[in-house]
Amino acid sequence: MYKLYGVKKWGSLGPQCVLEEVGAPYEMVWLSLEDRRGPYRKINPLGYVPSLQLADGRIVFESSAIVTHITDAHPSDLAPRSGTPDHAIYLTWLTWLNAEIYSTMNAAEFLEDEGNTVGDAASRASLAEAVRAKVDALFNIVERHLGQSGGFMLGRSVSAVDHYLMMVTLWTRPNRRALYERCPNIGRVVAAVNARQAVAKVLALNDLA
Ligand SMILES: N[C@@H](CCC(=O)N[C@@H](CS)C(=O)NCC(=O)O)C(=O)O
Repeated sequence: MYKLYGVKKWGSLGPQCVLEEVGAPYEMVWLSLEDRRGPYRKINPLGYVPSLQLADGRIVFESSAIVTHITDAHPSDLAPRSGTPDHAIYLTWLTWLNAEIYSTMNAAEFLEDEGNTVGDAASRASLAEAVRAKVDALFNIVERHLGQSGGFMLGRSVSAVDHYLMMVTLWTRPNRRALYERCPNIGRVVAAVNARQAVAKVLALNDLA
């Protein structure tokens, strides 16, 4: 039995979708702000979500590592078999979405955080604008890729990379619908992912239905 630590609509959403998709038994632990500032630091060094506790008690963190572990441990149509060239491409895109898009969005959030007192407000705002422009450029790369790939991140059918893509689009500014209009290929992937029964359940659990 896994234990997934998360916050609604945050980085636990993608891993939760994948757990539901593969039918792996898990307990969802929703964390409060106090939890994340306190005891949870022993589980995740930065107090970030998500973290996944394995059956032996050890903790996996980093959302892309969690998704990869779940799909490797519970083989399904959502990911190629570990060790194959197709799996290398799977890892490439999953890692890229995490390292490039998720992290760049986090940098923008950091600059826009009301509690941030580094430098002056005007410099923070113009830096945040530049970082948001980079996020847009990264989504443009995904949009072009989807135009050539067959419709989904790994080709003609849905994979866990598409679930992960759906998750990171949730945090776009000014809102995710503006992204789907600007990038219709991404909008189509998100619609297809969201129509899946397992995902619809997770969206409802995250107050997104
Ligand atoms: N690289 C990490 C990033 C995780 C992350 O940034 N999580 C955010 C939520 S989406 C978080 O917990 N932030 C802490 C906070 O804002 O207090 C991963 O992929 O798991």
